Amino acid sequence: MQRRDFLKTSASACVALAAGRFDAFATSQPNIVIIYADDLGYGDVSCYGATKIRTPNIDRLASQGRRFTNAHAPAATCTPSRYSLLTGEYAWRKKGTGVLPGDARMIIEPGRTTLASMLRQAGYATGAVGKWHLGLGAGDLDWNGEIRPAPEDIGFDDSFLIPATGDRVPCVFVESRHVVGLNPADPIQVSYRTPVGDEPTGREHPELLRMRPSQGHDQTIVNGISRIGYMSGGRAARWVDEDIADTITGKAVSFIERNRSRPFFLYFATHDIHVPRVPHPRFAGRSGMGRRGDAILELDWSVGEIGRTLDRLGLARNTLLVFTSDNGPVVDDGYHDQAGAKLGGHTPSGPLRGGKYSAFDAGTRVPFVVRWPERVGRGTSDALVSQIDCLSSFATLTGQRLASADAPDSLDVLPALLASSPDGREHLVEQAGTLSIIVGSWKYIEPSNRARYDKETDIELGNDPEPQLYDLADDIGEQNNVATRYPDKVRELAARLKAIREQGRSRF
Ligand code: NG6
Ligand code: CA
Repeated sequence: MQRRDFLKTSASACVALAAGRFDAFATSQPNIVIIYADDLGYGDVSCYGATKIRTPNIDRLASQGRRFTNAHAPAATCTPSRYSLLTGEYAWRKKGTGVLPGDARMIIEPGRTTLASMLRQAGYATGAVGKWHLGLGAGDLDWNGEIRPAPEDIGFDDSFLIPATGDRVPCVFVESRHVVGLNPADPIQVSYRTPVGDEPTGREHPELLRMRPSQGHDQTIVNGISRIGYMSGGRAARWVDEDIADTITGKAVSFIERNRSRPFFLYFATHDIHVPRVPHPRFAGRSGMGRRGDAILELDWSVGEIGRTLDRLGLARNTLLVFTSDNGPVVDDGYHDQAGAKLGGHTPSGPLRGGKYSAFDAGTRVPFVVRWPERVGRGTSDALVSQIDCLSSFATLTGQRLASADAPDSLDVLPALLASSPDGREHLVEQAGTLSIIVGSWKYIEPSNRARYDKETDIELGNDPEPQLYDLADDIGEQNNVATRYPDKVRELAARLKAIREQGRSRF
């Protein structure tokens, strides 16, 4: 250890001592891998109770580590969850952090402390692989040149990205500031306002489609699937949907191999199981549950590849691996892929109410497994934790001090993550169309005049013009609104939410 690192480490150990919780892991530098699945529900994997589908690789992590039953994504959609995971700030505090189009500018400001920059500071090699959906460039991006800002400007040494989502153009990968495989003679143009180029759209040429949209998704056709947004050019650079999982999993594996001899942080954000669901032929038809189930099998394979790589390189014992999802499940998210017809009794939300987009708990309560054989015992935990807490918790773990302006909503829940402390957070704000707050086992959903139900996705959105209060300890499915029975509780939780909003931070 260098002298500077030693001093830093000792200082943080003293802080921990002063806080009365000195523990051996306050100064560790395990490798850290976050596998961030997309739209995977609380009930979608067998270690969380699914019986119609088997996810042996995810289950293996759970059996070797700790499985959390009350862990949350910060929001019920992708962009705000990812923003919060990386910055430690509730996304609802900042305008422009909703689901982004594929040509959005990057919404995390270069220079601010992120999970990646903090770990880089701690001496880690840092890599982002997979779905990004946090914007790239500074607005009006020219996809044919060098892309700035990019993940490299917020703490990642390397990146290999799906710029937005699989259903949004441009349908190309970006690696370390450049579109991969771009032929300069066939430049890319992207627009979310007006058609560009002369390629067919799904709206005008549905006969060219191999999977039809059920809602939206009717603009430029790429690989027989129409997307959100218009693109032209970049033909040689376009991804093949069937190969996305293989490509990004391969990139994640090679990041681990390249960095095997130093501490590394890998943020591996899978495309599975987001739409369009186009798994590789080796998974097609394998689940008996249609494309959505096949995509779950493909996801499980990707997780297995990461696990096997860590085993092969002898790194598994000293790698803290988190497996989780960016938001809850949706069955029909805009394409006719027979996901609903083929569910066959499978319940993506498990015992929870709602789904992706919903203020009910299925929107944000997600699978969350922490495996670190060297330090984390096996078992189940019902501590309340959020992905937003990774930044503070891993800062403590690696001996990094956060400035007070950093990560304003990220709490140190390390004792719950690593030791079997039942105490996670005392309170948590959940973001859907409206905000909710959980305090202990109580959950309060703010009154909202938004729609209660979305018929396109068949999801109960959890909105109600009246306040809602649920006792999750008794009523995990949020069936009994007890707001009129406990008016004091409603007032108390509403006041807590108001204070968290007005204070501009919840980490003190
Ligand atoms: C919605 C899309 C949906 C999905 C979602 C974002 C339509 C009709 N629906 O607007 O398909 O892309 O945005 O998903 O366009 S997320 O997981 O990235 O948040
Ligand atoms: Ca998502």
